[in-house]
Amino acid sequence: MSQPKQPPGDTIAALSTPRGYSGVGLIRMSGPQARSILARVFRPVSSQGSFPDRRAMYGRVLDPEHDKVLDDGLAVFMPGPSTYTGEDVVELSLHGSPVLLDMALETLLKQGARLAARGEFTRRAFLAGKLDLAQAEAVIDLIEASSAAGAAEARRRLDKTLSREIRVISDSIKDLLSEMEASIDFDEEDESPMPDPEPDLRRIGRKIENLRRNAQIARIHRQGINTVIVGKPNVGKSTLFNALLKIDRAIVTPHPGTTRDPVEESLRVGGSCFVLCDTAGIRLNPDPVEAEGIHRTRARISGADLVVAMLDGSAAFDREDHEVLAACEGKQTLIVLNKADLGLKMNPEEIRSSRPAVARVSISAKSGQGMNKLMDILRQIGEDKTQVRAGDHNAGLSNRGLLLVNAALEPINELLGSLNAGEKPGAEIVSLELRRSLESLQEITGERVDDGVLDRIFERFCVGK
Ligand SMILES: Nc1nc2c(ncn2[C@@H]2O[C@H](COP(=O)(O)OP(=O)(O)OP(=O)(O)O)[C@@H](O)[C@H]2O)c(=O)[nH]1
Ligand SMILES: [Mg+2]
Repeated sequence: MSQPKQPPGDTIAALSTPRGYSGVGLIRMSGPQARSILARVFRPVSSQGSFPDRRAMYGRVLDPEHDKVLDDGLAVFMPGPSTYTGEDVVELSLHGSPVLLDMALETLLKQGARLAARGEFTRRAFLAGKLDLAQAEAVIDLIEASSAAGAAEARRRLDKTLSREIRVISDSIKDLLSEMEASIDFDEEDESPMPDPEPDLRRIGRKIENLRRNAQIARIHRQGINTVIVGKPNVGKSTLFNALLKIDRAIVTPHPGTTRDPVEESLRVGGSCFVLCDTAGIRLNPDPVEAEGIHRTRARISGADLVVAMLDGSAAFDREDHEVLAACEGKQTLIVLNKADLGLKMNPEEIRSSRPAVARVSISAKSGQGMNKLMDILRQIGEDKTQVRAGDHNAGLSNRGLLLVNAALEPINELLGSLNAGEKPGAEIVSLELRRSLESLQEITGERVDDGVLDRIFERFCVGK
């Protein structure tokens, strides 16, 4: 773990638009030699020698070694530090011919630039303090967004709001930490007792919890609500999956154990997107193939935002149904009694899951009975899960950020748990836990980060960004 390093001193260049036939192709160059290389390869048509900053100049791109004109187009020179990377930056807009752009890029490389690695422009921006790591991740999430909601969420993260929020929390932790560390230095006979950390810990915990909530909402905006349909074999999970999607996607047969691998599709309900997953039935004493299917079902449950626990309402509640509900423990669970067309033998209200179910509904996935009510419930769940509380900043986090927020919250909750249990953790323990929390928060913004993490983050970028 180290502080970010200063930017390296060489000049990088890359094609910033996708490689292919297009109207215009953009080559970007950043570094101390950007201006001098531009002067050698670009001849403005209208100006004699001088090249104004931040103005698009029309001119010719030359191969200076052979004094050959490669293309004509626009060049912009932007002096650092007020640029994306903080360095001198050049942008060349040329005709979008892959052959021609390759030749132009080659010329820049011959003149002293180096081909940029993936995400190297943004990595330089991060190293120069132009953006923090949370913002750099927002850049890639924005480029990769597959929906309008995902793009809007990533765009919001590009603002500094989130980083400021994290800094405020980090500062509160640092203040408490210094109080705790000061009290470690007092010996036992000293008059000053250790200050009570509880009120500050609660405040800090609430703020991190709020970050986490927003990060989860943001993830749902990006990826949809992970929804897993579970139940014992043959209750009608695949029938419901197909009925919700209105397509014949999963195989349905009267034989228990039909579905083996999880099957996934997206479903829009109101303004929300559910990523629906049909799974292998959970049963007691499975054969080896079923056992692997059930293992996969359980893995899906652990990553779910919502579990639809399906029971065959036309039969009596049995041990396998009990096993299904036990597997949903700790998850928001919607209980669906299926096969209502055959007459209900179960009373929905009597079915207890370890956590109160969000709702119980009886349906017939086959005849369509009760499906409108189920859709209404899903719509409501979708709204609840994506609602931003009034006054919240509504900036989320990347998936990495979400893991780190969880890691930051854990030590605070552990301390609060001990205090609630009437224990009095000493100043050393409190300091240790506060440090753990602080380090996770600092990793989100990249105040502390190692090169391996940076490599992994920037590998997701394309060359030229
Ligand atoms: N009467 C009635 N039959 C249904 C209903 N839903 C499903 N079935 C029937 O129940 C049988 C099993 O349905 P599936 O959807 O394959 O059940 P599953 O839960 O996916 O089963 P596995 O994949 O084996 O775990 C099929 O014969 C369906 O036609 C329903 O609402 N009413
Ligand atoms: Mg099935």
